[in-house]
Amino acid sequence: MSWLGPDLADPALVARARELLAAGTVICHDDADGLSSGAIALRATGRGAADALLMERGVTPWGGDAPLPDGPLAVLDWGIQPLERAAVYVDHHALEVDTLRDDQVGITGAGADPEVTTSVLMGRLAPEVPHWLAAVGAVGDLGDRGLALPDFADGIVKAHVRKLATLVNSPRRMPGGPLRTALAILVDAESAKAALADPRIAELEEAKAWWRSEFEQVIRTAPVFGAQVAVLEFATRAHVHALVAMQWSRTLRPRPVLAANHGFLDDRVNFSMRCADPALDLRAILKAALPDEQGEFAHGHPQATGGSLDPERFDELMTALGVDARRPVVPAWRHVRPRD
Ligand SMILES: [Mn+2]
Repeated sequence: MSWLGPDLADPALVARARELLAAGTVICHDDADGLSSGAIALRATGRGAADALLMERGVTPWGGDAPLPDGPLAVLDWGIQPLERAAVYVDHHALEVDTLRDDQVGITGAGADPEVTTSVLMGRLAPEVPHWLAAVGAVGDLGDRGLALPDFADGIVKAHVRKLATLVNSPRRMPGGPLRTALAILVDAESAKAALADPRIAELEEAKAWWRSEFEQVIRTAPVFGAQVAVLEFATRAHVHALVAMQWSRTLRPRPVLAANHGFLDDRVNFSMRCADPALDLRAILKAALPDEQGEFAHGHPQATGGSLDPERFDELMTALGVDARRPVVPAWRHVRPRD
């Protein structure tokens, strides 16, 4: 009895979740949904942006070597995986654990109709915090569908929230980007309009200009077609593989698209998969291709997943997906453009 659905129907569990939120170190994911969720948690518990734990690129809260402080945790928008300590989880990705410990509460929006984000769940858990914050995460993950949720029926200036979501999503796309600044702007501002007027927004504008220029380069990559998927491979330090997969999956719909970035982390291939076909489960395609692969692989949503593999393992994935023979002989991804 430690699970709460998106309607937060059990007052005793809500109270327990609020206690854990107040006692726990806030660990939020680094996209607009994660950062706005973190800002809601910090504001609801009277803390500032400096009090949150933000993970460096390539690091997650999971696994024995995760750099976690002692004490309870509030894990927001990171998915839900086992932790050996008191915790509140708030998340909307597909559920991969059945049971939690007695000292844990999981708030999940998995499978909710209409779809919700972590920030929407956080807004419902902490309704005293201004609801434009939840809207930033909703539009960040869901686009305008997020703004159509009943949570935002009044008082949201959509243009401000859209613009802010793009800016708040920018620091994570740049190595060493200004994540803490983005979180601080969200924690401090009284409205989305005030956030956009914060002088620190210039740091986010700069991050956005940098990743946009990288995106404009790699979006021109030519796809290679396998039987089940189209694959694009490129190398950039920018975190744009999900955007590339999304844009190409619209162009090639309903065919699934896998966008692989050989430059995001040293000695890793980070990739995103997207498709416009609601009948396909991309996670199943990946798991069938590499059945014994553990770790950061095939999590997320049926039509939005991905992973991080070492290059040899990624080559095995390409072989299993039947695109190996058609990949370029001289890999373009040997040449990562430096950041500036
Ligand atoms: Mn999210």
